[in-house]
Amino acid sequence: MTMAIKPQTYRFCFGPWNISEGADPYGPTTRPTQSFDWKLAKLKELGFDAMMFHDDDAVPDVDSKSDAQITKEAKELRKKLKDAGIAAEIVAPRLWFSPMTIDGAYTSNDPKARQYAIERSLRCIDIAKIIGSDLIVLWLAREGTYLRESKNGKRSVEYLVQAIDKMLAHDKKIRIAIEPKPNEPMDIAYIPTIGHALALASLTQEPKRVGALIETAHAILAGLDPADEIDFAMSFGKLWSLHLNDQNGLKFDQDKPFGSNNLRLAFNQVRALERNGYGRRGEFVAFDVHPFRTTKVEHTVDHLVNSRRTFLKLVEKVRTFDEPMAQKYIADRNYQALDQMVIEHLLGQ
Ligand code: XLS
Ligand code: MG
Repeated sequence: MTMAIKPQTYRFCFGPWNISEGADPYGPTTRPTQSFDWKLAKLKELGFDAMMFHDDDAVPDVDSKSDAQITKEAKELRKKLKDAGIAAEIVAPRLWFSPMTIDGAYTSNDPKARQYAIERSLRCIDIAKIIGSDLIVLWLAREGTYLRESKNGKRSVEYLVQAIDKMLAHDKKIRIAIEPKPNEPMDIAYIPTIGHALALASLTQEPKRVGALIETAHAILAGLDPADEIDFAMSFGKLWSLHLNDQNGLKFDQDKPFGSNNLRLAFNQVRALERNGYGRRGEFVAFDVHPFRTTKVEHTVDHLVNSRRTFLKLVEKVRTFDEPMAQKYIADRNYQALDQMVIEHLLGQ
């Protein structure tokens, strides 16, 4: 008798940057800045289980600090997290602010910039180990071009592999999750989809320690279905982190609340997570979302509360979906009926 698999209970996460102040390229902030401690307390109060970090969220102004100071501050953060009962999910080197990475980080045409990016990434690994995470996320923000003649795609892949290999050699336990995105801030980025990310992983010294993170909006910006991207990554056992959010078409990255634009896509992302058992190996569900600029200060965290609420309601929708009926329609190739059945299920009919 096959044991019924216990339904997955999900653990949730967000980063300090997800409680943002509303600035955009055309206007200033609309809400006051909240302190890190305020954000950590809110995360716990809202029932989230982990916080994700950039290296300079964990150790502010990390570039200006000695290794000893970095260690000291990372240990202070570890204590804060431990006292709050909050895990550190990932640490991502924020390689897109420094003047050193104007023309790219790992794939810059300037060898000094490439060296800076690798050294900062190794320090990011040291920070992650101290605060209790074994997972580094590489969102390759500036690995791309505004015009393709300025770089060489094959050389850029080689540079990326060299950089990842240096990280794998720096610590024998660390795992790397590549977060693909097709554009922004670059005109075109080098690792735009999960397929590119996993192909890149296969070229490294230890492919089993290189996986991926999928973000809903990034898949949509690549013109792809995020649920398919999830299924693809999980076919390789390489979906190690997840940024759920939403996106209204091909424009700037909107980081909208989960389900805010594409409820059907959100339903199918949850179906993909459920059928693949995402979370059973300790993976978290993170919401990489921002409040609308119009959001009032008293609603500063509602986009996170709502994203988690939508996710849990969609888990219920997935688990109450009449799969046997769906299979009958599929066997009969009656996809019109199947389509309507999904719509009415989501409408609560
Ligand atoms: C930006 C990325 C970023 C990473 C973390 O588009 O999604 O938020 O997830 O730096
Ligand atoms: Mg993200």
